[in-house]
Amino acid sequence: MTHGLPKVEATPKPVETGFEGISLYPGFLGEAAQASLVAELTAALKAEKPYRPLMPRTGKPWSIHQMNFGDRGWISRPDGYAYSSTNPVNGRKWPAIPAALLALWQHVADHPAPPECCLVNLYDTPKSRMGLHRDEDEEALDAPVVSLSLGDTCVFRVGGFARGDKSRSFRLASGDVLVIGGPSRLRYHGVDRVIFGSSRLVPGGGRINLTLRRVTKPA
Ligand code: MD3
Ligand code: FE
Repeated sequence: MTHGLPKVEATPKPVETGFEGISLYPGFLGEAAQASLVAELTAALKAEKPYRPLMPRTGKPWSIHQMNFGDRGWISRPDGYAYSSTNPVNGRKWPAIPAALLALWQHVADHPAPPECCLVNLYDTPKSRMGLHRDEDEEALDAPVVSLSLGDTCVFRVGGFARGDKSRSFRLASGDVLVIGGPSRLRYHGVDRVIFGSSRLVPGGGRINLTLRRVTKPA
C-alpha cells in the first residue's frame, strides 16, 4: 500500500445525493491518507507555484489559486477557458498526476481510460469561492468527474442544466470524494463558501479541491 488509499474491501458505500449520477463518499480518505496527500501536495506546490487565474473577457482575478497535474491542464485566461499541456505562467509541462490520485480514479470512476487532468483549486482565503458553472470543455463527456476535498469544509451547490434552475447545497468535508457522471455530468455547480478554520489539515488553513477529468476520447 504505497498510494495511501484505503484497502478495496474498506471502500465505503456512496450516500444518496438526490441527483442521479452524483455519488458522495463521505470520508473516503482517512486522516492518515489525507495527511500524506497534503504533504505530497505541499512539496509539489513549492516547485509549481499556484497562480490566480483570470476571468475570460473581464480579466478579473479569481478568488482562488489554481495549478494542474497531468498531460492536459485546465486554464482560465482573458481569451477564454482552455486545456493546455503547459503552465501559462512558466511555459513548462505540468507535473504528473500523483499516484494516489490515479488510484483514486481507478477505485471510483468506473471508466476504462485514465484521467488526463487534475485541477488543483486552492480556497486559501475566507472569501474564496467558485461561481455556478458547468464543466463542458472536455471532449470525453462520457467520463465522470472525480473530486476530492481536503481541509476546511465547504458549502457546495448543485443545480440543473440551465443557470436559473433550482439548486440545492450540501457540505463537502475533508476526505470526501464526489463522483459526477451520467445524466448529471453537465449540471451547474459551484462553491458558495468555505467554512474557514473548520479543519486543521492544511498548513495555513483553507480548502484544497482536486478535480480529476478525462479530457480527450481515447484513440
Ligand atoms: C457537480 N470545482 O474545478 S468539484 C471545478 O470544489 C469545480 O473546487 C469545485 O467545480 C470545487 O470545475 C467542485 C466537484 C464537481 C465537479 C463537477 C461537477 C461537482 C460537479 C459537475 C456537475 C455537478
Ligand atoms: Fe466545475
